[in-house]
Amino acid sequence: MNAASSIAQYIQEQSVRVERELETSIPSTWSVPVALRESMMYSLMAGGKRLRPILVLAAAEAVGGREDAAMPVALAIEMIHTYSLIHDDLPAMDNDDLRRGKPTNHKVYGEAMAILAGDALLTHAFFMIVQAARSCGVSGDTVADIVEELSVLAGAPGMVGGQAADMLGEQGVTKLEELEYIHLHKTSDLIVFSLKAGGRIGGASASQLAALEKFGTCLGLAFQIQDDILDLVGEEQKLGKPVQSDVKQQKVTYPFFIGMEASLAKVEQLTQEARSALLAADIPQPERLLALADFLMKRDH
Ligand code: GRG
Repeated sequence: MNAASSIAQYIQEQSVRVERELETSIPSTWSVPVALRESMMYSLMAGGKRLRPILVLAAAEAVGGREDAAMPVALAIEMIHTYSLIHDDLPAMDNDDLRRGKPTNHKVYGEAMAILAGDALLTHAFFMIVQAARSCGVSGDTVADIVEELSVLAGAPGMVGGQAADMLGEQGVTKLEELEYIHLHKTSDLIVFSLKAGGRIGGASASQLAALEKFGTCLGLAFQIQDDILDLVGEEQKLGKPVQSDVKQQKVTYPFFIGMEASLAKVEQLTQEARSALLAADIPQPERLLALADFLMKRDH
C-alpha cells in the first residue's frame, strides 16, 4: 500500500470511529426539546472530513499517548467546529443554503433553532472535555490547561475574533497581512488547539507543544489557502457546498491577492514549513501527522 492510500484509509477509519462516538455524545437520558436535539445531531452527523478530531487523536499518538483518552476532546473540537459552521451559514453571516452536501441547519430547522443548536454544541464541548478526566484518567490539571486554551483559541482572541475581523473587513481588506490575520484565527486556531490538546493528553513536553503549535499554524494557513483555491477550481459535488462563493460575495482571498500559481506555491511552502517544525522536534512518532499534512496539501474537498 502506498503512503497516499494508507493515510486515506487511516482518515476513513478514524472518521468512522469519531462518528460512532458522536452518535451517542449527547446523553439520551437528558431531557432536551426534540427539535433542539434533532437540529444539533443533524449538523453533527452531516458528514465532513472530521479533520480536527483526527488531528487530536494523531497528535496524542505522535507523542506516545493513549488515543482513547483523547477521544472526548476530539468530539469536543468537532462540536465547536460544527457550531461555527451552523452560525457561519446564517443569513446574518454568509447566508448559505448548502453545507456538507445538505441544506444548511437554518434551512431545515429555522434560524432560531439553528442559533440555539450552535449555542448548545458550543456549551456541550466543555462538558465533553471534562469527561476526559471523569472517564479516561486524564488529570484535572491537563483538563484545565485544555479548557483554558480552547477558551482562548475558539473565543474572542481566536476563531470568533477571526470571524469578526472577516465580517468587519468584508471587501475592505486591502493588505495581505489583514487576510493572514483572519485566516490564522478563523481557521488555524482550531487546528492548533486540536494538535496541542492531543499532545497534552499524550503528556507532551513544552518543546513538543511548541512544535505542534508551529506545525498547526502553518498547516492551518495552508488549509485555508487550499480552501480559497478549491472555491475557484474545485467541484461542487466533492466539496458539498457551492463553488465560486468567494467571487460572488466579492471576498478577498489569497488567489485574489497573489494569483493562483503563487497561492499553490504558498500551500506547498507552508506544508514544508509545517513538516520541518515537526521533524526538528523530539516527537517519537511524527509519521502520521506528516502524512496528514501531505494529504491535506493535495486534497480536492
Ligand atoms: C461563526 C463564530 C463563527 C465562526 C465561523 C468556521 C468558520 C468560522 C467559518 C466557516 C467558513 C470558513 C471557510 C471557515 C474557515 C475554516 C474552514 C475551511 C472550515 C471548513 O472546514 P472543513 O473543510 O469542513 O474541515 P468539514 O465540513 O469537512 O468539517
